[in-house]
Amino acid sequence: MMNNKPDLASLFGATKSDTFLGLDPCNNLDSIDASSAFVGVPCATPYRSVGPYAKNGPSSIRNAIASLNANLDRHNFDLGGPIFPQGSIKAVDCGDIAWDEKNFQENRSIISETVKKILKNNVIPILVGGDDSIPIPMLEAMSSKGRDFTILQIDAHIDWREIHMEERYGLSSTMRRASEMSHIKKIIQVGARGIGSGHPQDFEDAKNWGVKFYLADDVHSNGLDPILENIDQNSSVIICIDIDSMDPSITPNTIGRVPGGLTYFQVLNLIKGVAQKAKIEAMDFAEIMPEVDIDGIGGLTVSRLIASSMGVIARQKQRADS
Ligand SMILES: [Mn+2]
Repeated sequence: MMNNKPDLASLFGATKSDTFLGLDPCNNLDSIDASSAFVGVPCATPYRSVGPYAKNGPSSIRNAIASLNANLDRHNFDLGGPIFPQGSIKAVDCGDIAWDEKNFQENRSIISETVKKILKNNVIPILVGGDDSIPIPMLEAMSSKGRDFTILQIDAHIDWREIHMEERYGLSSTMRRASEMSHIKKIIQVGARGIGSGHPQDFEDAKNWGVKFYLADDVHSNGLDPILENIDQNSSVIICIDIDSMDPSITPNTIGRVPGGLTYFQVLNLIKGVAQKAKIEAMDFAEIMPEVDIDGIGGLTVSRLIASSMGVIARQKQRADS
């Protein structure tokens, strides 16, 4: 086997840790002192025919970045400083949410209750899945904030099926369910391309609801400015990232690969752009399936993107508190 690689973790001085980036664990959801909270969500509402195929997503992301666990103080060139700059508040890792292979309603209520508790502490939840059904209960929980939200969905697929395989809360219906929530006032969807589960009528329904679409091809041709112009100043934004939005060459660790995807910097600069003119109130990263990753490339991309997002949110909080 040509698998004997030098151990980069020991090269960087990493110590063993069970948390993302070696961050402090959060053991009490009622009292969290953090800017954001990593929450592993292995499963919500999988289709019965395929089951919870992304259940190992959260642990794979913790492992993927473990080599940097001793490097939190280093300069991150994607952020212009350490992930958590001096005077900012770090993120925590809340571990994985308990789940059941059969009781999907229970899965959804545990996710929703967990998100509500995190929000009560004024901490930004970052859910790491799990398949793309995990945002539905998160989006429902956002109503506890008592204000209106914009969703920025970044995904190769539009997820507007009314029902699929007799399931209304599955990963092909996430944005349709979001559109039915009274606190969701605006939906912007970025990255659609190729062939997915959506039918022409689903796309029509989404446009009739008022969704603004920026297809992957639009992003490659026109850049990010047209999207960010559509984010209202000082609005409250939930960012829902299906990792298949990115190109399969950088995120092969997903079941719904489609050619022509977004780059790491296109997604990161969208996240930064939102934080600059509005407020990120919650995020999720879904469809992470380490079993189909190629030499850890997908884990690398997604874990670094989550780490950078934590840095963006820490800076957002620092600005708001000063
Ligand atoms: Mn999706």
